[in-house]
Amino acid sequence: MPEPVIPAVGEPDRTPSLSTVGYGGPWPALLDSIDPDAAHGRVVRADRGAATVLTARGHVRVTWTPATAPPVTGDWVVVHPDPHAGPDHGLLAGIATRSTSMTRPTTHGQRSSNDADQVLAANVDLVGVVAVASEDPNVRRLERGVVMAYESGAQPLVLLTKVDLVGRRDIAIARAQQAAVGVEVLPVSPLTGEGVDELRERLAPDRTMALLGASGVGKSTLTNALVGEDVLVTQDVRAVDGKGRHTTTHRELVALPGGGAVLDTPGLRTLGLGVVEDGMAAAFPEIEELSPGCRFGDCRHDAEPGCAVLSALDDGTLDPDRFEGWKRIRAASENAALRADIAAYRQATRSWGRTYRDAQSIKRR
Ligand SMILES: Nc1nc2c(ncn2[C@@H]2O[C@H](COP(=O)(O)OP(=O)(O)OP(=O)(O)O)[C@@H](O)[C@H]2O)c(=O)[nH]1
Ligand SMILES: [Mg+2]
Ligand SMILES: [Zn+2]
Repeated sequence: MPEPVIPAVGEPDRTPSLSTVGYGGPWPALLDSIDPDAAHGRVVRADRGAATVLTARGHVRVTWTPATAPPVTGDWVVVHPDPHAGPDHGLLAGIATRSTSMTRPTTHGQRSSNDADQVLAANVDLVGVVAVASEDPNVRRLERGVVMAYESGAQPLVLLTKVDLVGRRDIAIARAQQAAVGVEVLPVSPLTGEGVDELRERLAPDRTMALLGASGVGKSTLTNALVGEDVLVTQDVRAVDGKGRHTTTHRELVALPGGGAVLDTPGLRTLGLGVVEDGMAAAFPEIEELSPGCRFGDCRHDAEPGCAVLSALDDGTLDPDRFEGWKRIRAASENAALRADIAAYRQATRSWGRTYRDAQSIKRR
């Protein structure tokens, strides 16, 4: 099991306070209601079988029984001392209900809210959808990032990195803004320092931001810039191309000296979406606003008569590329729902088959 890169108990100068990472609001009472005698803490790193938890007394390495659903990075938890281990070890006593959870579909495409392994991060306020500033950005990927952020319950924010390298930054910002209607687009460059203070201001004193984006876009470099110190390993500048390289290999919650926290993540090669509902409506507000004008309440905006979305396309008030993006996400979501249905059906027939066999064996007795 990899050891946490976070300083252990006994390095008080570097141990952030719990309030920095968002302790306050409903959390103290919620955690007390789970277990009034346990210490409160937040998971800053989750590994298979153990997690590093920041408590009022410092970082504690926490384990749990196999029957317990594992915590994820960002979870608020209650912890008991581990009588068989040292003071910097603990036992998980419970996990607070998540205010937001960023999920990834399982291999079956099932909606993953019940599957703890598929939750990427919990209790995040802001999701930074990170992409390299470009005059020709991957619009479909940006759209999926924004949908995923909204679907988690968090607020999205598009972060355009390496803005020092782009030719026409005005075009890069405008293209990203087209793909993220109603979402703030912030150009950043840890190299020149651009955007870093602005981002810090959005996080202080106690907000948590998760970074979502492909490998090599500069998530860890940005996190280091926000901290003001190289606390995370970043990709070697001499690397010719970033293909197949993932510098960050685990999710880690990093506290900022001025308050707030950043959850750095390994780059996701694809931003696979599961079943999305609210996230899609929030990411495509202009299409959502048109729908009530359709003649049929269940209009799919395919070829129905009296469709307000199709007539907005006709008269040019709706951007056809936005409609294309919306249709693709709807198709992906419907596919995921179908796969989930098939998986549920298989599960049901399998257990029915068992019941049938059990009945047969009883009859034969
Ligand atoms: N010119 C320039 N280079 C940058 C900037 N931000 C990051 N880089 C470089 O981009 C490379 C990748 O940065 P990382 O921070 O490791 O990327 P990452 O998103 O964390 O990658 P993974 O951990 O693999 O997901 C590094 O060589 C950085 O120095 C920037 O604003 N400008
Ligand atoms: Mg990284
Ligand atoms: Zn319609």
